[in-house]
Amino acid sequence: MNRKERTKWFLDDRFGMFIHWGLYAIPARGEWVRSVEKISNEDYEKYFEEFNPSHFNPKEWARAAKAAGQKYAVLTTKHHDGFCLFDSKLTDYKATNTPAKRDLIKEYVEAFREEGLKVGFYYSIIDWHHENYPAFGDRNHPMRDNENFRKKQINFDQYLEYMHGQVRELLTNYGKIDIMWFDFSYDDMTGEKWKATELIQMIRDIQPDIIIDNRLGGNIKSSNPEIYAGDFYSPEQIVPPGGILDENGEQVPWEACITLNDNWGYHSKDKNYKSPKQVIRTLVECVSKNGNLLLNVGPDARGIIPQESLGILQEVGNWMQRNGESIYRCKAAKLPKPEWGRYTQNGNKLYAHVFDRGIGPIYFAGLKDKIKKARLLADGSELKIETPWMAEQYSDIESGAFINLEGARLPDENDTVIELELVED
Ligand code: H79
Repeated sequence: MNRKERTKWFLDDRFGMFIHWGLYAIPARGEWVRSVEKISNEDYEKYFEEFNPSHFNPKEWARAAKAAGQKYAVLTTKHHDGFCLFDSKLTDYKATNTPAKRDLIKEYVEAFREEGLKVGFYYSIIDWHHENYPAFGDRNHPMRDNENFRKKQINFDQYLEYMHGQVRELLTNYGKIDIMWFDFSYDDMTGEKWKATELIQMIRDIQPDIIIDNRLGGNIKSSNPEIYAGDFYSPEQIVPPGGILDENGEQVPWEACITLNDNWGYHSKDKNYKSPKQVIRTLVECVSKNGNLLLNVGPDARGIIPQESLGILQEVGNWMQRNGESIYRCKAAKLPKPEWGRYTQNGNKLYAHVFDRGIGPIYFAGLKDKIKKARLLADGSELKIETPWMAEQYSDIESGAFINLEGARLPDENDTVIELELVED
């Protein structure tokens, strides 16, 4: 399979759930707590000893994802802190040795599969727990400026063996896995520093259809990308203004990963949540630029997704239930961004996402005589194409079309979708 074939389902599905969960849920100050507060292995150990997620029920996570309209999920099997949610034979630093006493990845995979969702693994190639990962002088390591680590010798090849071995375990022991999400390369820690070619060959050997992000390094936008450059681009906390094109001007699959508040891992004080409307419009914006949205939740130490996050997911789900056809299997339209919102398109169905009601009829540049039928997507009710009174005096009626939306307010303030069935050309 080539990249185009591998990523077909991914581009059709458009919307996934990112889950950041690990020991850092206990201090509850975000997943970077070890680095930000320069916490030693010894001081972080107490979280390992007390990790006991009594309310861990991945079936509930999967139901929440499905109800939100998400089609796949990606869970942190190991974050930068090095703690493994899976039963790795290569370390003792894993969930099975905490009071949780079980392989949490296994339960995740089973639960999400059962709901019909595709399953992905996030795996941090950075590791602040492994003794052979660079510590002193590293950009991010909790011990980066600790003098006791200045002279410490490491054997990075041994770390690579560990890292490759864990990837092998993850892709061997849990059946078919749909996404491998590595995080991340920096400075000279990139590409072959990770023995990336070898790693990719091993991965493709075990899971030929899996899709892989672009964070092992390389240049996915090159016309001749490295074998490890990945299947999709992974912009973080940003929707790329113009989508992502390669050097030949061809679309590169991409997925924006975005938090609901300001942290990936659970943070008890961070209540800076986006609104459901922002999330819906961000999803639409991604699709309008040929991208996906991977929306994050950070379950707490007991395994519960924050109430605020669940509330947002639910409202997004309500909208998706009525308007999902304007997202799944859709892509950018060959029309400029309209004044009132965004377009997405699937074949001869053009979806007008009206964000801004304005006043009077909605104007569709260039679509005169191109629209066979217009409907409100949410209920299927027809909308008439009409040239407004005296419109010829002050607007373009030669090539533009107009639809009058009744009422002063949008039927759906989150995003009112008008389905335009185009005449075949
Ligand atoms: O797993 C999530 C993040 O933890 C990880 N990638 C996503 C998917 C990530 N690693 N690095 N970064 C994101 C960017 C680094 C941000 C930082 Fe900071 C700025 C690290 C230190 C300063 C943000 C603010 C995190 C801690 C303080």
